[in-house]
Amino acid sequence: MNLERYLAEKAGIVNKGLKDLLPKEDEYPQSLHRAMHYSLFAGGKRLRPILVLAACETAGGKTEEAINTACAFECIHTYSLIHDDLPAIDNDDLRRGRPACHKAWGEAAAILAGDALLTAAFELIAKTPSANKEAIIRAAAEVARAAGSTGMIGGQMIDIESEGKDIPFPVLEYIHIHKTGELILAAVRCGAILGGAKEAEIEALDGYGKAIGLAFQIADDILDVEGSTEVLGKTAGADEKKGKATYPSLIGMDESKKRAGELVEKSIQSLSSFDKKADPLRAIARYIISRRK
Ligand code: GRG
Repeated sequence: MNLERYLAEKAGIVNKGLKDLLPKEDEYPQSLHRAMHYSLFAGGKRLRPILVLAACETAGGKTEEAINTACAFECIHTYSLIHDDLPAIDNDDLRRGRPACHKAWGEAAAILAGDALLTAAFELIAKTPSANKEAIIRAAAEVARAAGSTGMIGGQMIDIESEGKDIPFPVLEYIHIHKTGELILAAVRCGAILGGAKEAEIEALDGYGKAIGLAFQIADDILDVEGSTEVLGKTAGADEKKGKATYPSLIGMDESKKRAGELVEKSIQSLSSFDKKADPLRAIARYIISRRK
């Protein structure tokens, strides 16, 4: 399969969904909606929503049943980036190749744009055009848990508290799995649930999602060292500057690359019971550690 074409096609579907489903940029209050649009349409890879659509397809489901939730994941992801860049959190001025939301629109608008995107996510899921109401409720609960205090926010809290400290490896792993991995895992699980997957299929996809979720953050750590600000669209070398523990800083660059590669292999093995419908998921797993941004 041609992954580049697949990613471009799905990103197009997601972008159209976001435009159709969310309030327009010029809708009142414009100061809020333009800040939301500014960050949403700043050129993100759309990885999480694409995973929702790909997992749904793998389970034999239709895009129409998963697109609202796919867009919800992008809303939550974008909110997390906006809030992460705020002075009180990571204090970063550059995101997705342009000034961070608070730099462009001010701190108050950035906080509120993040809040509104998080809230919009659950409205989108609730409005999923599908007869399978049980799947919609289950997806909403999965998203809430993954984004909440025992998921992404929990990981972010420990990340902040660990800055400038020598943390043991299990704490680093907790941060990576929660801050980044949980949302990626939930994207895969929700796609499968909305696509009507059987429990055994959801379990297999769970193994895939866990492995790529951690691999994604290890790759992010590696890119922070080896990538450039220009290509990444965010400040390269920021982890070291902020005294953040990372895979390369704790176990070395070679070992980090080895572990990321092993996780990708493990994720692909988890898909062994699926036919070629899972080829996009297999290709996305490889892309996660070969990407340059
Ligand atoms: C809610 C404040 C708050 C934080 C939650 C997700 C997160 C924790 C913070 C965002 C910053 C960060 C470094 C997160 C790790 C996940 C990650 C590598 C995000 C970047 O994701 P990409 O590469 O970005 O998919 P694009 O721009 O392509 O969507």
